[in-house]
Amino acid sequence: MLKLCGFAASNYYNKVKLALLEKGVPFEEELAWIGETDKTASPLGKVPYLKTDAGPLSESTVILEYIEQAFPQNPLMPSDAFAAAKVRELVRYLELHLELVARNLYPEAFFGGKVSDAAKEKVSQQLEKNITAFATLARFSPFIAGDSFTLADCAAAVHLPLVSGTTKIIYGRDYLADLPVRDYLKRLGERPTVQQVNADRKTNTELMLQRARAKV
Ligand SMILES: N[C@@H](CCC(=O)N[C@@H](CS)C(=O)NCC(=O)O)C(=O)O
Repeated sequence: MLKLCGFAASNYYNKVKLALLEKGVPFEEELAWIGETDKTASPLGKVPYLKTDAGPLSESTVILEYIEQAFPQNPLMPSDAFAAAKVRELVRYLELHLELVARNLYPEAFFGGKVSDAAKEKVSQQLEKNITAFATLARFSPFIAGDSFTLADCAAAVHLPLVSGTTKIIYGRDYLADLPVRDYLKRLGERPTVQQVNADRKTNTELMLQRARAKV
């Protein structure tokens, strides 16, 4: 049985969880907070990681590709090579060019820290540029890569709300407001799989905040 390790407040964890649920692949969840991870499974101490009968795997996109290949049921990748590459391209843009850039703001947006004005200005410029580029690739028709639900939707479902939320908190404006993101996320939110991921995320985020409060 596959074991998905990490915690459900994590967007990267939820990306993999959503793919497993959509594919109908049985799995168990093993709670591992940052600092309590299995370093032999995830050498950088990041979540998620996956324990399989063949051994452990880290890095969420690598895990997605493994699941897709090992469990071909309910495919989340097009069989056409070019269409599949377009899905991977969207995942890359979402993670490298949107989420990872917005992540610089999380210390202030969510964890009571402070981000310098210079850093905020730099992130703002990068996000504006990267979102404009992303907008030329994203389809929203009705799914992010076109007419079927793919791995790119698993990534979009967890990362886009964070980019919107973070920019709203830090800059007072949702940088994704000009894209049809709200309607898209609403549509995705009608899926029982997305509802489960979001419900578990809320419960786990409460737990994470309680732990943080208990430490101070
Ligand atoms: N590239 C990694 C990113 C995962 C990641 O950053 N996870 C966060 C939680 S959302 C984490 O483990 N942070 C702790 C750290 O970076 O040390 C992946 O795709 O799995």
